[in-house]
Amino acid sequence: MREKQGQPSGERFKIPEALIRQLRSARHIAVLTGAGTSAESGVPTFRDAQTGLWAQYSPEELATPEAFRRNPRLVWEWYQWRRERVSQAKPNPGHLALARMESLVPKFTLITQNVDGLHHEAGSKGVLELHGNIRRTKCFTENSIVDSWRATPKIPPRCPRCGGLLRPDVVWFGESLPAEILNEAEAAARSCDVFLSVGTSSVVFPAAALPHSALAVGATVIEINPTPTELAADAAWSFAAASGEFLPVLLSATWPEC
Ligand code: BV8
Repeated sequence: MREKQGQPSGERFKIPEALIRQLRSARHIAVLTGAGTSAESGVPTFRDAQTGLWAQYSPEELATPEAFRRNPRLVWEWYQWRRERVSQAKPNPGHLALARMESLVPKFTLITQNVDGLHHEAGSKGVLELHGNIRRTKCFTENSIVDSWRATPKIPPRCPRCGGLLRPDVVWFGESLPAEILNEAEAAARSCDVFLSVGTSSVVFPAAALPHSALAVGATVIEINPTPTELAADAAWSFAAASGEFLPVLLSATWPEC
């Protein structure tokens, strides 16, 4: 019988005893996070309405190699605007709770679709960044990381090695995810006892397939999202809650001794 946790109860959130038992006895917990986990850090989610100059564009139409080829300056400047917002963001209690959980479980795999680096900043180790990291830059021609480049009036800046255009080291729509990282994420989904899907609309593949890989091997899948997604129907529990509020409560209810 799938127990569904609807709106949080009076004492903020009531964590089911059965869930606490599952988490405490889990050998391996895997977590997939999406943009929603950074919302409380002030980083707009991927499907939040864009603001200002960017309101006229949808992320899907900017986050592609075609968009970059068509208008490299526009795409570079969009990422500069996002980098600026990310640089001012701090990990929120949800990031910190996941970093703490890692040390309380025999095996813990944190898989993120986010490119903001906030899990790393919160202290999580070995984060699997499926979609890259906006803080890193690479050469569009060589597809290799560039740590520094000469400032010139040219936008985007040019690769110091080959003169090619520089771009953010993120995975655009239509680009393949880093194979090693994706394989490690898939292996974690297939070997975990509990899979938490946190703050993702579950619409971007192949990341969105991961919770279903966990379900396929009988893992307990839990969704944490103020707006339940199609995954909620298959999840053992679906908590309509903000991750920055819910995860600290889940952590202290499950491991009160810590
Ligand atoms: C690929 C980096 C091979 C760039 C991003 C099937 C298999 C394989 C591919 C596909 C497929 N079907 C379609 C495709 C193509 C495509 C795709 O999935 N398209 C979608 C739109 C249908 N996938 C790809 O192109 C991938 N490449 O597979 O290569 C290939 C190539 C071509 C054709 C076939 C195969 C590459 C995908 C990666 C794209 N890059 N980011 C950048 O950031 O600029 S994706 C982008 O979306 C972000 O990484 C983001 O994290 C991710 C997913 O979105 P979410 O994280 O879920 O964010 P979103 O805003 O949608 O939702 C936020 C959620 O949070 C909401 O539900 C909200 O309710 C909730 N929330 C809000 N506040 C809170 C909260 N939750 C908790 N707490 C809160 N406080």
